[in-house]
Amino acid sequence: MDAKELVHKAQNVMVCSHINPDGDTLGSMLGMYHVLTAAGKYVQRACHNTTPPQFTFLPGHEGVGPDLPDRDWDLIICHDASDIQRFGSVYEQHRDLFERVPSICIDHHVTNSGWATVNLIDTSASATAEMVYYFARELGYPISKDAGTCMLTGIFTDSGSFQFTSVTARTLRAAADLVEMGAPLPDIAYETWRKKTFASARIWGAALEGLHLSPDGRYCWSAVTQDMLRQHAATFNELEGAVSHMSGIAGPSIVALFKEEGPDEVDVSFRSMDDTDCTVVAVKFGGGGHKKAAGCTVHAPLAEAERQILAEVAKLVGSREPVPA
Ligand SMILES: [Mn+2]
Repeated sequence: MDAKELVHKAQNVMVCSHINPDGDTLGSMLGMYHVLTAAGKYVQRACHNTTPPQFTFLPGHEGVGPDLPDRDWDLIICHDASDIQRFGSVYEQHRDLFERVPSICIDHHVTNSGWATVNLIDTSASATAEMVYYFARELGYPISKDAGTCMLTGIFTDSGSFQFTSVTARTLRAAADLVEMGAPLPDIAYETWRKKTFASARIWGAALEGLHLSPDGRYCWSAVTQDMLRQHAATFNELEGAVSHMSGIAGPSIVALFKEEGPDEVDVSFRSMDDTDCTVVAVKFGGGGHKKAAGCTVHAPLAEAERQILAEVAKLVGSREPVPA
């Protein structure tokens, strides 16, 4: 059975977004939620987390969470996740469901493992939400203003507000259609891009101030520690977007942003400023992503994580000079 048939036939659908949800996974999942609900289906919005504060403007966000009612599910649709582990507790607590119930994975990551029953993977899509829009049209279901708002949020955030090289005419056509359906682009741009808390502006400042450039100028990096978060009363959520901002630095090929999640856990985000493929380093540490934007988690103290990652980054960009301490 193909994806279309699976959806048409299903009555009780679980839609999923990945752990620590971003605008694309949430916008995709909620867009699908609105479309399928309007088509008369019972739809559950499953996510390891509840909706982060910056996305509570999304219609339908209030039902997002890890608790699943006991129901005779006949379809699971997963959004923007290259691996099943990305669903965190939703998968861990319901492994039996994921084994028993047919699943559709809609994703645009090159690192997607093809784990679902039916995999809709398009690595040329700027966002999973772009794929969700075209899939909803293929299904023949109406797309409401609320559905469109969610999908456009996914496209807007994952395309770097239409600035990334992943943006195609197809992306802009989807966005134009969604605006025509009533999706409020200026509101989405304000909510997801311009709006900041005071703490957010401060922690961005700290991250920018902490930037280092390698001696040969080929890569740069910054690290944000738990101490810095405390000092500015900020969370890592409020650092969202900072690494993309750093990718505007002219000269280096790659930027790495280290986030000290705990004493032995460091999240690393990479952005490349040229043709350098960030996933080369991310995948070595069990992570993934896209050529120009990738990430991984290193289970080591911050200084050790920096040493290991920067050694690989230096290798990747052909840096001959030693990694500074
Ligand atoms: Mn995405």
